[in-house]
Amino acid sequence: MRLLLAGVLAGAALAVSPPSRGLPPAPPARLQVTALEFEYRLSRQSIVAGPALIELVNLGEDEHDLRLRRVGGTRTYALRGTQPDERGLLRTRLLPGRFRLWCSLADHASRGMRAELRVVPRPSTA
Ligand SMILES: [Cu+2]
Repeated sequence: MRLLLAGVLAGAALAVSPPSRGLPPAPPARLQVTALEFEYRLSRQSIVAGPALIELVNLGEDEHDLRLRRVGGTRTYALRGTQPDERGLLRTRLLPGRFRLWCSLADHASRGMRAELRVVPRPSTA
């Protein structure tokens, strides 16, 4: 009876585990950027490289957006403009490095809406 039960449990465990094909996908790193007049507040100063979820939360009174570019890189990641009390979400993948963040609307960047984010290599699981 005990053996039978163990067999049933083992079967159930097999049934629910996904097929193993190497390492499971890494969960995305998360960053929240709060926009105010005229500054960004980052939920953290660094995230690990790879899949990333970046949320822009506009707690200001004006429209704000978010641009990211790796120092030395050419690609600009863009999060569309958000209205006050709106949120925007960007799903992307980031390489390790230093990223500059800025608001591209009007003169917001020069008035203080810029920040820096460090993307650090993902620790090896081996
Ligand atoms: Cu802005």
